[in-house]
Amino acid sequence: MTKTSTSGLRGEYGSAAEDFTVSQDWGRYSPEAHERWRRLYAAQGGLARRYAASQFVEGLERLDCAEGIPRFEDANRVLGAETGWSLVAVPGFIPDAVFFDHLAHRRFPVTRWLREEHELDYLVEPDVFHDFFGHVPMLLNPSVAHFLELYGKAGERAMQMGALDMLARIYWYTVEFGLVREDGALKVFGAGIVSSAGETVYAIEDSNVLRVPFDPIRIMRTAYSIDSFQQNYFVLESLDQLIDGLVQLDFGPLYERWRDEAPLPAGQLLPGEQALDLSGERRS
Ligand code: HBI
Ligand code: FE
Repeated sequence: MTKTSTSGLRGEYGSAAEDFTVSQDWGRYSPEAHERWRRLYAAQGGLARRYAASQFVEGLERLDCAEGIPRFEDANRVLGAETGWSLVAVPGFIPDAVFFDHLAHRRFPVTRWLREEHELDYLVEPDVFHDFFGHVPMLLNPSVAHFLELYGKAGERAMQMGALDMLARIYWYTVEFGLVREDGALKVFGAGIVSSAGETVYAIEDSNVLRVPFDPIRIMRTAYSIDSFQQNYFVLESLDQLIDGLVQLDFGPLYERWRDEAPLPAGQLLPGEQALDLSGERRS
């Protein structure tokens, strides 16, 4: 075995199928990689119990993956029985159209390699910890499972209409960086937050960052940062709002109306908009 195989064949696209899937090759993870996963899990799992939505915490427990990098086939038994989703292993970031097609068919692409020791806290691309720990627990929730399928199905039209940025912002501000109110408290459920120690605490406790109620049209018009903590978060009243708020939208006219305008800068309150306080209540 070569040195590069220890964390699971990072970025090796050569062996990928046409749909960019590969085999997980679970046996190729080194003991060090499993140990690194255990440490990441211990740190983020602890934070999640305090800061994450109950649906995330419950989903995570059902996946039973504290002890090492999980086998995707084990998770697929749980997912298949619950929401009909399955995981497919991929070498890393894949083309938009391919990503959408997997989601439209309830297949979630999970990157197979694990971040190295020097990048434990911060990574610009998805790895197996982000994709599995961050995303898979929420795939056990029926609302999120349905929402992700609809997102996949919406991809083609958004691309044809030159409005992919608008659609992608919905994913970004919910699936990746969404907050939800639960029993009068703010909780995180976005994978980009729950897989980051710093941002989990920041998203919930920082009193300066902007939090506003979930609003899909506002979201489609709002820029985001890919290389720093978010400057604003959108807060759902419940995960059902993902579906309720989106199925009634007619995306075509919205794309036409907004796609050629510059996005709203992140972190700015619009006229007439009210920020939420640290318990998710409207500030008076
Ligand atoms: N590929 N592996 C992977 N993971 C993603 O989150 C991902 C991707 N390809 C495209 C993509 N995301 C986004 O640009 C789309 O949601 C628009
Ligand atoms: Fe992600």
